[in-house]
Amino acid sequence: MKRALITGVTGQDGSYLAELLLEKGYEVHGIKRRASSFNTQRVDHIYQDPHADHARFKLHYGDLTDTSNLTRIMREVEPDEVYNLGAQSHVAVSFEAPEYTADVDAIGTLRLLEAIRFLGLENKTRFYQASTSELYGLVQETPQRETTPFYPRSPYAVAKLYSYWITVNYREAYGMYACNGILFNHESPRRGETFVTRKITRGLANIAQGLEPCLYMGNINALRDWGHARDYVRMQWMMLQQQQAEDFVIATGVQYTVRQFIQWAAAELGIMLEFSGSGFDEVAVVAAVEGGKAPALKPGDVVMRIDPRYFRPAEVETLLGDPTKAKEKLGWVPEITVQEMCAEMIAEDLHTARRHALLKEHGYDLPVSLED
Ligand code: NDP
Ligand code: GDR
Repeated sequence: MKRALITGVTGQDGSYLAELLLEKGYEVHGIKRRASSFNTQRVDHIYQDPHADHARFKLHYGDLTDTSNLTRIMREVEPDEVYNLGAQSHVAVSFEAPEYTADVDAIGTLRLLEAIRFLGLENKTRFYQASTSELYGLVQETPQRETTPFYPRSPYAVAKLYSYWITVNYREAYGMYACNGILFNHESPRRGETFVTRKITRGLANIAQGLEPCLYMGNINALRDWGHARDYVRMQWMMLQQQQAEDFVIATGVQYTVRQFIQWAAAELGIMLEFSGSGFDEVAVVAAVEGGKAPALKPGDVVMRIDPRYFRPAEVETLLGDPTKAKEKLGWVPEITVQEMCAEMIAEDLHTARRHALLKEHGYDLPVSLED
């Protein structure tokens, strides 16, 4: 039985990857952080009682900032495959906490690679690094491919640049099977609530049910190449099953604006929107409401405004990936379109919003977290 170790197992990708590896018969070990409240919601459905004889899903307390902890876990597990998905993954937050972001997202990767080497596992353990399209930042070529020069634009991206190169370096210096997946944005109903797609689907579903007044957004002209996390974790696994370690771009090859995503999400709720103004003062007004999914809204309601608080000190305006190498060498093609993904996200967020609205109607008002 193969053993995998996943950092960031409680995150969006970690949860989908753990599911995939369990389906494939792996024993899956995940690192979770200690928190003051439960933080395993995304993996609770695959939890296995550790007292059971054949439990194949095991969680370890740990942190990417803690060398001895990571080395001890690595020694206990002796994994065949390590997936380093753990990170302070929010670009805007990295401007607020640059040093912590560097410690986790850059040096955390080095700590894992060194643990493998220190324990003499470099011929056994394969290593996947969660690299990112943010490396391209101020883009030098369109579409972006494996050979496109990097130009990172945030403390997050600069930290990830270190991780990209230290992974390449350990491959070249020590012959380790270590590779980078350069993944473009990927989303799902399990996406963190403060990333733009989820903020939109959750926010609009809440507004439609009368739980939230208005969506406040930053740069809605930004262009992104969005895929579905379920498709992308499949590729993470494929990358560790090759003869030789190589780096791959994972993307759909199509880009849209944030504004377009807002339009799709609204349409899924039966809301037609009209945008007016631009830049700092753009608003989205309800033009029509169809069906019964948005009982709290009527034509003329303003559902989106711009709040400059969400502009970033340095923005990545446009990203578009070229996944040709992944298609040709690994036969990988994304199966879920961005529109299908948006519909799935709205369906889940509307379901939750309806439950909250129903409770509210009957006097059981549960606070809906609006902090972002
Ligand atoms: P999430 O933010 O959903 O998950 C991040 C995970 O890292 C969580 O499990 C989090 O734990 C954990 N984590 C955070 N800080 C630490 C730490 N100090 N020590 C240990 N674990 C920590 O990210 P995604 O699942 O979306 O992304 C997975 C990886 O892929 C990340 O490295 C991200 O930077 C990268 N990436 C993501 C892309 C995307 O579009 N989703 C695109 C390209 C790259 P907790 O649950 O406790 O917060
Ligand atoms: P990104 O994702 O920065 O690309 O990083 P995010 O969804 O946060 O932003 C995408 C674009 O939308 C614009 N935007 C807003 N973003 C947020 N979060 N909130 C807003 O209100 C808002 N309004 C407009 C942003 O300015 C940006 O241009 C994600 C993360 O998952 C990284 O970890 C990963 O490496 C990259 O994707 C690829």
